Amino acid sequence: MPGFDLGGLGWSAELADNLEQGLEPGRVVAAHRGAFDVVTAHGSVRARLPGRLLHEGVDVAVGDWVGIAGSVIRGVLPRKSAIVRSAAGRTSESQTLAANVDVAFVVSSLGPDLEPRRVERYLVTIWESGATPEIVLTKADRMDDPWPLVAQVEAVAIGVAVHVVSAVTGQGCDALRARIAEGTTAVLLGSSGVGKSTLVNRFAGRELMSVKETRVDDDEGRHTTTHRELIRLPGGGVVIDTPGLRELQLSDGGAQSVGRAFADIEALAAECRFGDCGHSTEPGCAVQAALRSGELSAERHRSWLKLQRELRAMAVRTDARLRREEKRMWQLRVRDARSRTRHRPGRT
Ligand SMILES: Nc1nc2c(ncn2[C@@H]2O[C@H](COP(=O)(O)OP(=O)(O)OP(=O)(O)O)[C@@H](O)[C@H]2O)c(=O)[nH]1
Ligand SMILES: [Mg+2]
Ligand SMILES: [Zn+2]
Repeated sequence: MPGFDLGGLGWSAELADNLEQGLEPGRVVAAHRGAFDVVTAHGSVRARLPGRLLHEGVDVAVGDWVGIAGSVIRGVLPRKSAIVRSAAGRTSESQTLAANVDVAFVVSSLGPDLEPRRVERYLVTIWESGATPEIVLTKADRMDDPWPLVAQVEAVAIGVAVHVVSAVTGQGCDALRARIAEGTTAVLLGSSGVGKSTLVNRFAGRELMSVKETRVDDDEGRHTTTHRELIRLPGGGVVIDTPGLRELQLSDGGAQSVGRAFADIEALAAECRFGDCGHSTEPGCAVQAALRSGELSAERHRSWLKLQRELRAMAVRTDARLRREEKRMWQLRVRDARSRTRHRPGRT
C-alpha cells in the first residue's frame, strides 16, 4: 500500500516525541459504538479501545492522535485542545465533541432564529477548549439585507472573526475555506440544518456528507448528520463535521472563558470602586452605570449573569460528585483494611 503523509492530517514532531516506541501513530477520523476509524500512514484501520483503558476513563474523540498496535488503541497522545460540553441532564458528566482543533466555526443561519445569546454560549465553550472561535453566518442569500443581523452578532463577538456566507451564491465561501490552511484542523459546530455539511461538501468538492434533501425554511427538524467525522480537504487542511447540537451546556471551569467571551463587561467590572463589587447595588459600580447609560445592553448583561450562575451550579455538582467518590474510596479502604486484619496469618 502506498505511504500516506500524516503531515497533511496535522502530525507534528511534538506529537512524535510523545508516541510510545513500537506503536503506530494515527488520527481518529470517526467514532462508532465501541470502535474508531483511525487513519495511519498505511491506510484506515477500524480500531477498538481495550477494556482496561475504558475502565481507566481514557477518552477518545474524533481528532485525537492515538498510538495503535494492530487494531487496538494503546494510548492517546496529549491534546492541544478539546471541545467539551457537559452532557444533557443533571450530572456533570462531559463529552468531548472534537480534539486537537485549531479553529472552531460557530455556524448559525441568518434568519429570525438567529440567537446572539446562543452564540455567546458557544464562544465561552470554545475559549475554554484551547481552540480559536470564528463565527459563520450562513444562508445570506435568504435575506435582502442581512447586515443589521450581522451587526447584532458582531456586537457579542468581541475579537472574533465573523464570516457571512451563502452556499447558494458562493458569497464568503472562499474566504472561509482559506481559514483552513494546510496542517489546520477546523470543526463546524451549530444547530441542525444551519448548513454545516453543505459547507463541508463544498470544500471537499464532492458530496461526502449527506445534507437535508428538501428545502426547509425553518432550521428545526431531524438531524441529517448523525456522527462526527474528520475530513481531509483537497488542497490541505482538515475539517470535522458534527451533528447539530440541540443545546450546549457549558463544561466545568469556564470562569476565565466567560471573562473572555464577555471582555466588554469584564473591562467595566475592573472599573468598579470595590474590588469585590457584586455589580448590583454597590456604589461606584461601573457595570450598573453602563447599563443606565445604555452602553451595555440589558440582554447581554442578563446573559453574562446567567452563564456565571450556571458555572457556579456546575461547580457545586462537580464538588458533590467528588465528595461521593471520596466517600466511596474511603469505604473501600476501610473494607480493605478490615479484610486484611481478618486474614492476617496467625490470627483468626
Ligand atoms: N438558501 C440556502 N440554503 C442552504 C445554504 N446552506 C445550506 N442550505 C440548505 O440548508 C439545509 C440544511 O443543510 P445541511 O448542510 O444538511 O445542514 P447541517 O448543519 O449539516 O445539519 P445537521 O447535519 O442536521 O446538523 C439543506 O437543505 C441545504 O441545502 C445556503 O447558504 N443558502
Ligand atoms: Mg450535517
Ligand atoms: Zn460593579
